[in-house]
Amino acid sequence: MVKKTAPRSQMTSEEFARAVRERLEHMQGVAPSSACVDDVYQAVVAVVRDHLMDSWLATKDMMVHGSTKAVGYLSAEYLLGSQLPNSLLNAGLTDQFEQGVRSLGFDPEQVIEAEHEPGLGNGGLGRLAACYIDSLASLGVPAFGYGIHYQYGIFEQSFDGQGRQVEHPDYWLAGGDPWGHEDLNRSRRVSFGGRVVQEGGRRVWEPAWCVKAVPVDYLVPGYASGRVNTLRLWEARSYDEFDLETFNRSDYLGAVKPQVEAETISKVLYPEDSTLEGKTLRLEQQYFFVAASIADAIATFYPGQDHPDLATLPDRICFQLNDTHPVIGIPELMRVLIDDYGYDWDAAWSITTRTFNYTCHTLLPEALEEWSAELIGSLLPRHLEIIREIDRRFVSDLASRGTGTDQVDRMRIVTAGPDPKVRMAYLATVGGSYVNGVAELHSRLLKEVTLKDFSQVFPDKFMNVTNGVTPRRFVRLANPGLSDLITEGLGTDAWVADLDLLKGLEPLADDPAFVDRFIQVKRQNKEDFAAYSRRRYGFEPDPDTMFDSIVKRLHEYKRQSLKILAVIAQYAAIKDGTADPAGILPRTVIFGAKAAPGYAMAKLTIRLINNVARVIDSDPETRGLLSVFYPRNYNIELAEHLIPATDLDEQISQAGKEASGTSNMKFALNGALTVGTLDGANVEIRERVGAGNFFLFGLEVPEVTRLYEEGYDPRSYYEADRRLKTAVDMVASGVFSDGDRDAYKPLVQDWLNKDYFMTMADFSAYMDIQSTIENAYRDKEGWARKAILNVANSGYFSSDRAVEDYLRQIWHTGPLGQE
Ligand code: T68
Repeated sequence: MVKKTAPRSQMTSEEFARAVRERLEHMQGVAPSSACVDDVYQAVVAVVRDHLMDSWLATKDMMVHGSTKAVGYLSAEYLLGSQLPNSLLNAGLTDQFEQGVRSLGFDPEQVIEAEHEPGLGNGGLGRLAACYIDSLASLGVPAFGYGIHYQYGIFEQSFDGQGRQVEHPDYWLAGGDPWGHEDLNRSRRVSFGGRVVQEGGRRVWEPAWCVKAVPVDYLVPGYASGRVNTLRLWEARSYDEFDLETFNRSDYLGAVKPQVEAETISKVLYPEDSTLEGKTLRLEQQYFFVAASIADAIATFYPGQDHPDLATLPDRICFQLNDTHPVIGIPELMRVLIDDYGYDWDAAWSITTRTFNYTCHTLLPEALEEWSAELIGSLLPRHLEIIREIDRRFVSDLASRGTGTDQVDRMRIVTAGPDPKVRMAYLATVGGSYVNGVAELHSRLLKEVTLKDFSQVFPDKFMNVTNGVTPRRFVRLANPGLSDLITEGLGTDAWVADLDLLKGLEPLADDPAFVDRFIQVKRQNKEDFAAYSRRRYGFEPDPDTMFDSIVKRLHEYKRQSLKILAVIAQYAAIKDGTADPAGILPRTVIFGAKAAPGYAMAKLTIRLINNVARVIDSDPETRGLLSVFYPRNYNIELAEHLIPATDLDEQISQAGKEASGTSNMKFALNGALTVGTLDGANVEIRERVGAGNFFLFGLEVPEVTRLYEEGYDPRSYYEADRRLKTAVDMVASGVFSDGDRDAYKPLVQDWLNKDYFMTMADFSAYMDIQSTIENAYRDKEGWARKAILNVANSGYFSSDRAVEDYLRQIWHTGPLGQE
C-alpha cells in the first residue's frame, strides 16, 4: 500500500488571500476593509469550492465514462458537522487559509466558527452516513450520497428553568448555503397519489400530484485521494405557478398553497430515533428522495438514452439502503423498469435484487418500520400493487423450497388481517442481495433473533460490517495535540489515511517519555475544553477532576438513568459520610443528549439530570469532589471538543440493545477508557484493546434473556442494594424537585415495577466497578498507558476499514482508475 501523507495544494497563501479578496469585491460586493467575519467565511468557502471544482469534474467524468461500479448511498440522514476545516484539510489548504485570512486581518478560528453546522441527522445513523461518504471519497471509490435537503435539521435544544428540554427549530440555512450548489437543470419529477388503470395489457399509474425534486450538491473531497465525490440532497419545490387568479380574489394564502404543500416534503427532519413516527409526510419524504435518486442515477449513467440497457444497471451502481427509510426504492425501481422501460417482471426483479443491499441499525422491534398498506396504497398505489406481487411470489418461492406454513406466515412482507402492514425490513431483505448488521454481536443477533426465519432460508445473504468513524474529523482535526504526538511517535502522518498504522504506538506505551507527553496532551485538551465550555455555556469544568462523559441520544435502553442513579448514590455517600472525602476521586460527570420531542420518559430523565446537576453543584459539601455538567444541544461541534478531553467514556446500554455505538470508537481513538457492557461494538473494542484496558460490567445477553424468561423483578434489586435504595428514594422524595414527590413519579414507578432495560439489575455491578476505575485512574502513568493501548489498537474502527469491508463483501467494487 502506498503511504499517503497529508495533501498540500500548490496554491500559496498569497494566492488564497487574493482569491478571497476578489470574491469579496466582485461577487459579494464588500470591500475587504468593511467585511465582517461572515462575509469572509462566505468568500473562503467559495474559494475552497472553486479549488475543488476541477477534481470534482474529473471524478464525475471518470465515474460516468469508466467501468468502475459506483456506490449510491441512500440515506434519509447525514449528520455532517462543520464543512470548512474538513474541506481545507482534504484540499490541502489549511495553512494557506490560516495565513491568507490572517493577512486580511481576520482570525481563522473565528472564520471557522462562523459556520452553522448542518445537522441533517438524529444521531449515530446519520453520522455514520457522513463518515462513509468521507471514506468513499478518500479511498477514491466513485460514489453518490443521496438524501434530503431539509430546511430544518435536528432541533436545537435548550433547557427551561425547571431543567426541561425545550426544542427550537434549527434554521441552518439562515446564513445561506455556501457549500450547496443548486442544480435546477438536473431536477426530477416525483409523483404521488391517484390510481392505477388497466390499459391493454399494462397497468398504468395516473398520479394525482407531483413535486419537483431539485438537487443541491455538496462536494465531498477525499483525503489525499485527489477525488471529489458528490452528496446530492433533494429539495422539494412546486411545479405550480403562483396562482394569480386566487391572489386577485385577495386569497393571498390560497395563492401559494401548492408551493407550501410541495415544499413541506423537505421542510423538516423527523426528530425521532429508534421509534417510528407513523406520519404520511415521512413516507412522502422517503419516496421523494429515493425516486429522485433512482431517476438521477439512470440519467447519470445512461445520458440522453431513450432506451438504455438497464440490464447493466447493477454493473454501474449499487444502492446501499441505510436502514429501512429508503426501502420504498425497491418497488420504485421495479416500477421504473416495468412501467417506464418495458422490462418483464423476472428481468426487472433480477436487476433490482442485484442493485440493492440493506443495512439494519437496530434490534428494537419497535424501530423496525411498518407502513399500513392502506397508506402506501393511497400515496403510491402502483407501488402497493408491486409490493403485493413481490410478496405473492416470495410466498410461493418459500413454499417451493419446502418452508413450513407457520414460518411462511411469519415471513410475509405484507401482513394478513384487516389492517395489513408492509414490513419494510422484510421487503429490504427479500428485495436486495445482502443484509448487514453494524457490529459482530448485532449481526449475530439479527440472524438468531430479529431476522431468524430469513437467515434460515437465505443464510448467504447475511453479513456483518462493523461500523467505523472517520479519523480525519474525529482525530486529526478534533485532536491536533494527539495527532502531532502520534505522527511524532510513528515518524509519519500516513496513519491519517491508514489507521492500522496506529498499532506502531503499542511499544510506546512502555516509553516513559511518550507516556508523559500523552498525559500532557490530555491535560491540555481538558483545559481547552474547560475554556471552550466557559465561553459557550458559562460553566468551567475543573481539569483536575476526572472527565467522565456519557454522550448519545437519550433513550431508556442506553441507560442514562443508570449513570444518574450512580451519581445520586455517590452524592448520598458524600452527604451521609459513608464516603471518606479523602478517598473520593474528584469527577465531573458530563451528559450530552437530546430526547425525541414526543418521548416522555426520556424527557423526564433530562429534567432529572439537570436537577441533580443543580442540587449537587450548589451544595458546598460536594465542591471539588463531584460535579455534573449537562451542556445543552449536544452536536458534532461539541463532540469534537469533548471527546478529546474525556478520561472515561460510558457505554452502558443493556446488553443486546445497542446495535453498535460509534462514539465508543471515537473515545477509544482519542485515548479515553471505556466503562461498558458487553454490547454492540464494545465487544470488539474490548477484544482489540485488551480486557485489562476496558472496564466491563453488567449482565450479558444470555443472562438478560434468561431474566426476561424467568420473570424480572426490579424491586428485589432495589431492596437488596442500600445504595440503590437510597438513590431511588431521594428521587422519589423530592430532593431533586424542591420537595415535589410527584415530579419523577413515572420514572420511579418504572424503575420499581417494570424496568424493561434492567437498570436496577445492573446497578450493583456498575457501582462496584467504580472503585476499580478510580484505583486505575489514581495511577496516572498506568492510566495513560492503558489509554495509549486503546489508541494503538483501535485503528480497526476507521470508517476506511468499514468501507473496505463493504467493498469486498457487498458492493464488489473499488477505487476509480483501477479497472
Ligand atoms: C444507531 N441508530 C444505533 N438511528 O442506535 C447505533 N432511527 O447503535 C449505531 O451505532 C448507529 O445507528 C450506526 O449504525 C440510529 O442512530 C436513528 O438515528 C434513527 C433515525 C430515524 C429513525 C430511526
